[in-house]
Amino acid sequence: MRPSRTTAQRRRTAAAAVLLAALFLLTLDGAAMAAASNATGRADPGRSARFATFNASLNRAAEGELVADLSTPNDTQAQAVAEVIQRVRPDVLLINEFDFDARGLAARLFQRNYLSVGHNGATPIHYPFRFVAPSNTGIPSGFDLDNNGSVGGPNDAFGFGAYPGQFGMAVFSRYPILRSQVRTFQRFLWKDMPGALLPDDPATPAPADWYSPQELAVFRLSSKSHWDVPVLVGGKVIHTLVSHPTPPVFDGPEDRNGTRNHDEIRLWADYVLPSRSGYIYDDQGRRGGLKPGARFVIMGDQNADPFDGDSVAGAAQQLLENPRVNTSLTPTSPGGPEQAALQGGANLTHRGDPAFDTADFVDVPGPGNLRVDYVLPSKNLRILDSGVFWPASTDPLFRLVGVFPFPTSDHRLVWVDVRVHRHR
Ligand SMILES: [Ca+2]
Ligand SMILES: [Ca+2]
Ligand SMILES: [Ca+2]
Repeated sequence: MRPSRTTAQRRRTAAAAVLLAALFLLTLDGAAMAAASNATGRADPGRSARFATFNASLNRAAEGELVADLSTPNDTQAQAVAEVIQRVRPDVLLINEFDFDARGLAARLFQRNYLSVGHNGATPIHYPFRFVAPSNTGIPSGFDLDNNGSVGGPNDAFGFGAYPGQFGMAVFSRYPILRSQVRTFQRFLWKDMPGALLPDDPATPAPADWYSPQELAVFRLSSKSHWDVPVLVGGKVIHTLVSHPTPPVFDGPEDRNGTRNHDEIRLWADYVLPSRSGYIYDDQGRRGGLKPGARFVIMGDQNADPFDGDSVAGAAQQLLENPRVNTSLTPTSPGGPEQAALQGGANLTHRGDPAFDTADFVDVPGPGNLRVDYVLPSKNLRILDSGVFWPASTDPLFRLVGVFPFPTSDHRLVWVDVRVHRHR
């Protein structure tokens, strides 16, 4: 694709990649290190890479509980989550709702005790590269953000959560993560987004005053975090842009969560457009977004369906109608339409195609099943195939998704295969 590039240059790039990979491996535990040498898996890894997002509901009520659960191989939910991953076999995987711990123990234990163990005949899968970082969930803001008259608790944290890191995120990759180039946007302030949809207290005449100036001076846009995690695939850098915007509900007429959800989605929509990304700064103080021509895959539970549910109108369209986002193929499943018909309720009045659904929410009274989880490559990456892991009830693997109470999660894994260039 770049004819000016010489073979020697390519060799140098390849050598640098190998060196980089070796450096990262030094930081990993022995099990992952051993796995790195045979991290092949896909039938033709030189042709395509599979990107996936999965809100796996690996969150627990108390701090340390997820690490405790993953310390043994006996957690039945984690076993089922691991089997879903082993069946789909993503190359780069975002897990939403994976409680954060500063040492990355939960991610390491999930690999060792669950992903590295075959479940019900599925082949184990090894991710030599992992990335976790702090989440705004459960970090006390010191302010009465929900205006209930007292300070403290999950609703007054920078992101909803009972303890720091609850409902966090983790990236697992079979390709090298360019760790020194990762950017995080945990502390970007909502007020610093031009034209932010700051919520209004309808009980007062002043506009956009749900949050006081003192609160806005510290209010972080991201309810969890936003990470730009570059991975090296086939000699090319692909920026995985991951996040988990707040659900647009659990608030009042001020719609503070709906407006925040909209603007959390907007951060990535702006980040990929050089004409609009100038205001963005990361946690290291560097400004701006992706360069023109950069490759990316936006992944995560965006908590917004383009047609149904309670998000601000147009929230999901910020990504789906973004000039740099490739929507040539929408992931579908056989289970989505089947369950929408079986479950009825709100599903009967939905405008969106149930084949695109990715989450099984309450139907009466409730939003019904929605499309909220997305894997959206850039236009300069060709989409080869895609899907939502939601088997029909006649499929033996239906046991991995089930119906409420779910064996894994109320969300389904979504995957997209993109073409990667061969380098010989
Ligand atoms: Ca409060
Ligand atoms: Ca007001
Ligand atoms: Ca449902």
